[in-house]
Amino acid sequence: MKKAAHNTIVLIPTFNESENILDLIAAVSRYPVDILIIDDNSPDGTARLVREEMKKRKNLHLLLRKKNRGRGAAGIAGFRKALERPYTCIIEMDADFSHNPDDIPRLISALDANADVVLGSRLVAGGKDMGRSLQRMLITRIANLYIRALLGIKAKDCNSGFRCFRREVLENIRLCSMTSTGPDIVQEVLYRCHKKGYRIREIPITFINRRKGESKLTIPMILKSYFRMIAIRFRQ
Ligand SMILES: Nc1nc2c(ncn2[C@@H]2O[C@H](COP(=O)(O)OP(=O)(O)OP(=O)(O)O)[C@@H](O)[C@H]2O)c(=O)[nH]1
Ligand SMILES: [Mg+2]
Repeated sequence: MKKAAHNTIVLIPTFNESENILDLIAAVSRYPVDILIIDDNSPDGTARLVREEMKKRKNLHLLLRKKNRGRGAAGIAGFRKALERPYTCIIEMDADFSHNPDDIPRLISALDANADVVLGSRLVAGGKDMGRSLQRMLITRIANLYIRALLGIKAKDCNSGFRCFRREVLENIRLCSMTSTGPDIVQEVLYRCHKKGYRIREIPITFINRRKGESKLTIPMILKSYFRMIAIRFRQ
């Protein structure tokens, strides 16, 4: 990875996001941040597009993973790569525009104000969940109740993948011992932050269902990842 140009880095895991990635890079680059795309060798050529774009943008980096595809492993690899440079603020977001790049400054301000971890939340006052099926929204809400009860996390939107961390948090939650390889990484990381007593705050966001590209999440995958919460709770 090239030298850090900014204090903040935005990590974006990708798998087959060629329809979104260049627009997202442009939208995120309106803010003074570096960007690291963690691509699992997407067959649709996402990494190729990123590599071309890197010739034009000094703030853009690529981590290409060729083995063991998975949202969880990609997320952890991204955190570890980010920690190799002196970033003080590390943000993660999805590539499908469900997370609005224009919320990035609010996440950073909330972190600076009084938090160690800031979640972009659909489930606090002012937050919204747009364009998803009733079935998916219901699963998200029920899952949140279950996760909060099981893991003892106070945050309302434990499933949010749009979040911002102080560097020290990621240095102290033993990234190398995370057990989730799939989407359950989101809750495993949050649980470790909670156990360490970090200040977790939520700010309202409007989550918009993806318009381009395909979701990688199937209902069985979602249910399996919620089942994994039990292992996260009792095997840490
Ligand atoms: N590197 C990598 N990224 C992944 C993988 N699976 C999903 N992603 C990325 O993780 C982010 C979230 O994936 P989505 O498929 O949008 O899943 P989701 O947002 O949890 O679910 P939806 O609401 O259905 O879109 C997107 O940026 C994906 O491209 C993977 O196996 N490897
Ligand atoms: Mg999505």
